[in-house]
This record gives sequence, C-alpha cells and structure tokens, in this order.
Amino acid sequence: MTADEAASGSPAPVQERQDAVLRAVRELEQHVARGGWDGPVRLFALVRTVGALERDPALADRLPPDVVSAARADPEHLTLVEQEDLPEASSLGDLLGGLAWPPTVDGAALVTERIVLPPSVEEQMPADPGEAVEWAAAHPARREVRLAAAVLRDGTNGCAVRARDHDLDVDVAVGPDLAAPTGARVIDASGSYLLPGGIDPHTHMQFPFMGTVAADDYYTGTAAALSGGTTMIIDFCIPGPQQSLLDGYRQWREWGEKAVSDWSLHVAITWWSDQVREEMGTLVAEHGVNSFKHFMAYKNALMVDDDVLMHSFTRCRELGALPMVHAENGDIVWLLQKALLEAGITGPEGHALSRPPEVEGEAANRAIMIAGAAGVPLYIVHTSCREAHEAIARARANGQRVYGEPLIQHLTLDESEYRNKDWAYAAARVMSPPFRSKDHQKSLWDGLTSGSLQVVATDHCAFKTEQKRMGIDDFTLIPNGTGGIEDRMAVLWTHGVNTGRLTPSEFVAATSANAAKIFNLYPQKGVIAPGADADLVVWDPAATKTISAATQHSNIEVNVFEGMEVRGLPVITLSQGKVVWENKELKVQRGEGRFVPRPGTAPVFEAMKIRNELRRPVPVQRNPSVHVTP
Ligand code: URQ
Ligand code: ZN
Ligand code: ZN
Repeated sequence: MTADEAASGSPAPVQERQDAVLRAVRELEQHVARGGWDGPVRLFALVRTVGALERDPALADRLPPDVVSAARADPEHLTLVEQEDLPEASSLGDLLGGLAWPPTVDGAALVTERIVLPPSVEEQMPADPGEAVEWAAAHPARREVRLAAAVLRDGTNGCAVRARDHDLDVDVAVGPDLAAPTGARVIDASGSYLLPGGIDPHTHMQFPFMGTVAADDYYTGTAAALSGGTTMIIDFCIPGPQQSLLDGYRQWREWGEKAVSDWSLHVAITWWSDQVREEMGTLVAEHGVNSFKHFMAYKNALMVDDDVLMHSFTRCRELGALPMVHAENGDIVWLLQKALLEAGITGPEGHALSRPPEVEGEAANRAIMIAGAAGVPLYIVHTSCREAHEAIARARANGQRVYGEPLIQHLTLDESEYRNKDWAYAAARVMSPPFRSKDHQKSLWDGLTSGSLQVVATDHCAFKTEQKRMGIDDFTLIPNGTGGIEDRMAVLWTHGVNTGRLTPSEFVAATSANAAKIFNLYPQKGVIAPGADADLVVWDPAATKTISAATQHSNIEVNVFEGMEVRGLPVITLSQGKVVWENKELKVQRGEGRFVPRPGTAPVFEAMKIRNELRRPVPVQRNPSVHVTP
C-alpha cells in the first residue's frame, strides 16, 4: 500500500493490507533466492508505525515525511521505505529502536523490517516502493528459500540469516553487515528456523552438595549445553553459612574458567550478617551479580528463615537485584522425612512422599508475601506444582512482579518414576521438588501457554549412580539433582511446539528471551538483532532422535529422558559467532566461554523504585497540645 492510498481515506482493512505487503515481501525474498547472493545489498525497511507517533511524537523528525503523513492518516499504517529515505547512517536498529514496538521479535517467527536484495534484483525492480511491492507480487513464487549466513568469527558483526518461512508472517533477520565478507562461511539454513541461543538460568556445575560434587563441571556441562542449543547458563555460587560471599564468588569464578559457553552467576544467601549485606553490595557493584538465591528447604544446611528472607529481599531492593527462592518448607520436609523413615520407607519413593505439593505451595505463597512486603520482584525456581503455579498467577494478577520457572523434567516426567523397582533408576530421578502427578504437569503447561510461567530451565545438577548410592539405605542421603541441559530444548519443542501448546516464538521466549530479560541480559542475549551476541541455533523442526545416555555429552551414565523420541533439534549451534556444534560434533576449546556480568537495576527496578517511593510510609503530624477530637 502506498502513502497516497493511506491518505485517500479509503484504505483496505489493515490486516488485508499488511498481508498483501508481507506476501510481497516473501515474493521478493524468493526472487532473491533464485538470483543467488552476490555482493552489495540494498536495504528496505518495512515500517509499521502502529500508534508509534502518538506514543513518540519526536519520531516524526526521524521518519521520511510521506511515512509520517500516511501514519497520521492511518495509525495502523504499514509501508515500505527505501534505504535512501531513511535517516542518517540508516541503521535500522537505531531507527526502529525509537519506535515503541520492538524492531525484532524474540521469536522463531522473526519479524524484521529489512529485506536484502542483491543488485541483480535491484536493477529490475521499480524504484517506487509501492510499485516494487506490486512488481514483486507478480513474480512466480517458489517455496524453497535459500538464505545466506555470513558468520564473523569475532561475534561482533552478527549474521545475515534466514530460515524457511514455514508459513510464518515474515521471517527474515539480517545483521548489520550484510554482504558476506570474503572468506566468510555461508550457511544454508533451508528448512530450519533460526533461533537465539538458549539460556538456561538454573544449573549447578561442579556443585559441592550433600557430601559429594556434581559430576558435570563447567567444561562438560557447558559442552553438553551447546550440543542441545543452549549457549548460555546462569549457574549458582552457593557459599555455605558463615562463608564470605566474595570468597565463594572467587571460588566459583575459578571453577568456571573452563566453560565453553558464556556463563554467569547468581549468588545464594545462606545466612545473614552485616558482612553479607555489605558483600551483596560489592557483588552487584563490582562483579556483575544481580540475582540472589534463597533456599527455603535443606534444613540445617542451606535453609534460611523468614527473618533472613526479609533482610535479604530488602537489601535486594536497595541494590536493584532480583531475589530468587527455592520454595519448599524445609521444616515440614524434615518432619515428614523423619516420619517416613520411622515407618520403614527408606527408598527413593520416600523422597517424593516427604515433599508433597503442600510444602512447595506454602513456601511459594510465603515468599511471594515477603517479596510484596519488601517491595521487590521475585523469581521462583523449579516451580513444579499447581499450588505454586497458582500462587504465582494470583500474585501476577494482583500486580506483583513474580516470575515462575518450571523445569523440563517436571513438565514431562511424573511421580510414577519413583516407584520403579530398580533402585538406581528411581534414585537417578531424585531431585527437589520431586516429579509430580499429571494434574500438576497440566497446570505447568497451562502456565507456559498463558504466560503465567515464563522460563523453562533444567536445574542441571548431575550425579552418577555411584554418587546416588550414598542414599542406598536412606532416601534423605541421596544427592538431589538430575541432568537435562542438553535435552531441554528438544524435549520442550517436542512436547510444547509439536503439540500446539507453544508457538515457535513462545518456545524462544521460554528458552531464551524471557530469561535474558528477567536477568538483565537483554538485548545482548535472547534476541537476534543488530548488536546482540551472535549466539544462534539453526533449529531443524524435522530432525529426530531417541534420547539416550549412551550418546549424551553430560558426564553421567543415566538420562532421565532415556528412550524419549524427540522431533526438533539444533543442527548447528553458534556461540560468539563461531560454529560449536555441527554434524553431531562439538567443536569447542576449553575456556572459550566468557563470564557475562549482569548489571543491577533492570528497568523493572526503576519502575518499582517509583512505586515504592510513592507508597513510602509517612508519619502523621500531630501537636500533642491540641486535641482535634471532641
Ligand atoms: O535444589 C536445588 O536447586 C539444587 C541444590 C539441585 N538439586 C535439586 O534437587 N533440585
Ligand atoms: Zn532448588
Ligand atoms: Zn537448583
């Protein structure tokens, strides 16, 4: 549609016009595909100024005048703008960054506003953008599209990328330097989606826990992650009670030096003192830690009480850091454990029985209330049951910023696993909270579909069978934790996207974008956009495999998803612009992962600061010598 049409006052229905332009865009792309890819490019912007001018009147100065007048005539205006008409430097990221809607979408169905054409096509195409659209629409279509990915080693220039349309609305994404530089590799991603690399914000590599140490270290754990399309982990530094947070942090940084993917750290608060308060400040200000985890379970070890929660949450508010909780009532778990052992239940089934949904629901509700009283947002890790999910949904409906993280294990595996006759099989699945019944699984899926739960993680904390055997006579001594990092994305795609519970874009939100936003990594991570890290996954929705410990990269001999058929796999993973997983092979160098600092005070905290200030308690001014009541 042209600006004139828009101004004429009789535009076609918005959806129809948008569809027409988008169809034309596809035709153009397909034409490009037939013509190959050869050299300098020309940029077009498909600019949708939906209500943008009302939201940002200054935008009028940055957009071409005809777009402005068309947009004024029709707030839903959608038009094609040529590069020459775009403002100075014509960085679409800059231009569109000014719009109140994002220039890119965090999804697999990438909506982007750029079309890249080689000169051969450019020559034939009418100069007028409106005519160009019509011209393109008249060209015969070809469904198969080949697209080029110019991958630069240093990771700063991003990629020109494209995935087959799969009948998506628009599916082109282009990096800032589009011409493939000499020697650059061109990746043919036909038939695949291109996704931002996965982020797993809940892992425990090399974690000293329950008398042993998790078997995947930062090398094997992050390598396994890359093979599954996860290009960044946020692990936990967990200093013990009385230990300095800074000492713990230094220790974990040292352990993490061998990581092959990017990584970052949350820090756990396991006790309270002035020193802890002080060190939290140092971690945020100087070490890129912006989230603090609190265990409400693991009595006599990591557990903290309400007093510590309130102190720490309040400190988090001052620092602009996000408090997180492992929500299980550790006192009740402890009593139930004792009762079960006394009743002669010593096997792994006792683990699940000692941690019923009530203990999680109670703790989730309590943590939410404490966060509300402290005026901070809250992130609840491994949300596994209906009670906890409903507490989160209720709080959100009440205007509280509470985020919920189901694990891929809880979404797909159920409590019957603990009744397996093979002790080692059942013990391998011991984790906290335990797997739940199908009713709870449904609640978690519903939360992901509806948006009341935001992030799918793994809590990857892998132990070998010999380590699990520490609890052969007493389930309370079985080290808690399972693997999952290399299967998270494939299992979620299989059970989420292939079943229609999630769109591809919702899949990206749950596996990458939401974590990036919540933990203040966005838009460095979690999106394909100019300036973002070139962590990318070529995702083949048709690729299949049967999950098996025999072929996994994780350093243990079991896999909780053993035998599961998945459809949808990462066929190529890029980390920092480098191909690290391809043809089922890892190409990684020990230590090439970077520690990614995360600054405090994400936008949410700015907003909450204002809210808190507006609600600041004020005393009543009284003059004791004057009685106002009769
Ligand atoms: O509770 C956790 O998050 C850690 C310590 C790993 N283990 C587990 O069972 N979830
Ligand atoms: Zn936990
Ligand atoms: Zn954990």
